[in-house]
Amino acid sequence: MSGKPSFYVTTPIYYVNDNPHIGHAYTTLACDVMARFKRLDGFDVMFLTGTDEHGQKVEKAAEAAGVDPLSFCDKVSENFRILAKEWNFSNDDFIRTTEPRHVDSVQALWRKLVDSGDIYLDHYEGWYAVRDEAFYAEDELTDGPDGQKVAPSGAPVEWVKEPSYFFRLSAWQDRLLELYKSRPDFILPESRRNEVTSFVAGGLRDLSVSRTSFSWGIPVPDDPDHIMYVWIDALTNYITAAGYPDENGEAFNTWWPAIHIMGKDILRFHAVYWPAFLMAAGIEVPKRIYAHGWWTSEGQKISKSLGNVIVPSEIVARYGLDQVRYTLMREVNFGNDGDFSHRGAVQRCNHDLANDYGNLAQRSLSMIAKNCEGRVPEHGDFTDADLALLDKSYGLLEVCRGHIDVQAFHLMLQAIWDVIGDANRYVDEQAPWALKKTDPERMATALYVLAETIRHLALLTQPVMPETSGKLLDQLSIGADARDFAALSRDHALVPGSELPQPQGVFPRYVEEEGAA
Ligand code: ME8
Repeated sequence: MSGKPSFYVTTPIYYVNDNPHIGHAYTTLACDVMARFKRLDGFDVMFLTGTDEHGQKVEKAAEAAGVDPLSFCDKVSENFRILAKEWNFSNDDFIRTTEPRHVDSVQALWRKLVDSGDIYLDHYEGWYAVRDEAFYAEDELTDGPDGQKVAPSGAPVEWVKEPSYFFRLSAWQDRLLELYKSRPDFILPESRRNEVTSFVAGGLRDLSVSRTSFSWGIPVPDDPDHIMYVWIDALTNYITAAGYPDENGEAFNTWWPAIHIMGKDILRFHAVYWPAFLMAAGIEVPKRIYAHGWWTSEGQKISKSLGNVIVPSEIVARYGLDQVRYTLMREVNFGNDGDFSHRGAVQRCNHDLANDYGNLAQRSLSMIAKNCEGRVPEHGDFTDADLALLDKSYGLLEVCRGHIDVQAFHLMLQAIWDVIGDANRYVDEQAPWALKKTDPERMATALYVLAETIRHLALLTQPVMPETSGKLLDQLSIGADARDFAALSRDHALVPGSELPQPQGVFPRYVEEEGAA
């Protein structure tokens, strides 16, 4: 092993009955930012994403498409791989629940739960929603428009009676409450933690964990009439990719436990069922369950029927990849719901990126190119103003670390933009263009301070905007070996006299098309 600390982060595995949209891209982006930050900060990282391919919904979607379920999954799963490429996601693995490694892993976990007495055979009657792959209690249902009963999600339910295996969830109530209490940051944000705690405190019923009514799923060991409930199958992907069932293997010891990031829609599965399955199987629970909020589009719920689905490749083509990555991470406080609007995106592209960050870099580097022979300027003694800006830059990593460790991506970016704001004010106050004639040495010092500040900014924006930050680092002649966060200190400061290439703007302004809104 490398001797570095390890870090494991996961996205949900996405259903293959839908094409990727902005919601999927968002969750994976958040994980990508975490993964890139941790790699740059000296960790060995595993970043996992993938697709959830079993269940009745997929069986029905494949049937409707007139193909066998696996060919259907092959095709849609590929769209999520394409998304990862288009969005520059740095996932280390892509898991599909139809892979043999996963079938082995889920069956091993099932056997463990049978051996521990946490899975037993009985039969089930109840209201079942195919769309949600979940059972509902009578008092949770309402009457739908056509008189049919519907679940709280709006999905139609049908009465189902079949033999079923059960997971003894009721037995885990106290230990779950104890877990939430003893580890206050196990579920974040805090409002979600309170929600889950009151749900569990309200009492837990045993969970039906097998089906006999369809066949597209992982068979129950020694009872192949039963197919495993999709959520046991799906959640287990997180340990499969870490090498389970080889629990004593090097991979499992290195990676598990993970940080799981997902939307608030599937928090209950991750924060209640999953830790209960793991505790029952004697496996360590995850490090953190973080549930983020929901995106709407121009103020409206995103839905196929409204025709307002935001296609990831389309917004990238329109605004640029790093611009979209930045907008999504900055526009909404991570954890809250948010709205994606054209106006908001243009504002981020033109104000934050082109004006604030882009102009700072462009005007500083152009002055250096013109007035310092295209080399890192020689600096004299630093003034208080110089030191104030440099010290803030040197302190920025620690501030960012604090935010990233609680998934506060928006606060990390705010802290970086705070320094960008200071640096822009510094340029105006120092007015290096005026110093050229009156005090060229002082001009060189101010430009040095700016270049060194930009070096810090470009290193720290890499997780969110890898490509454009890389271009800025190229313009400062920073080699590949000096781009991780170990270089964020005085010891690695720019060396005066080093040659710099001709600067180029990296954040173009978004110009409204003729006739567009
Ligand atoms: O639930 N805003 O898969 P899924 C923000 N297979 N995020 C959104 C979103 C929106 N409007 N719409 C979707 C499943 N998401 C299961 C998961 S995990 C063991 C099994 C994101 O394809 C968000 O992360 O329905 C949400 O949790 C996920 O997509 C649901 O993806």
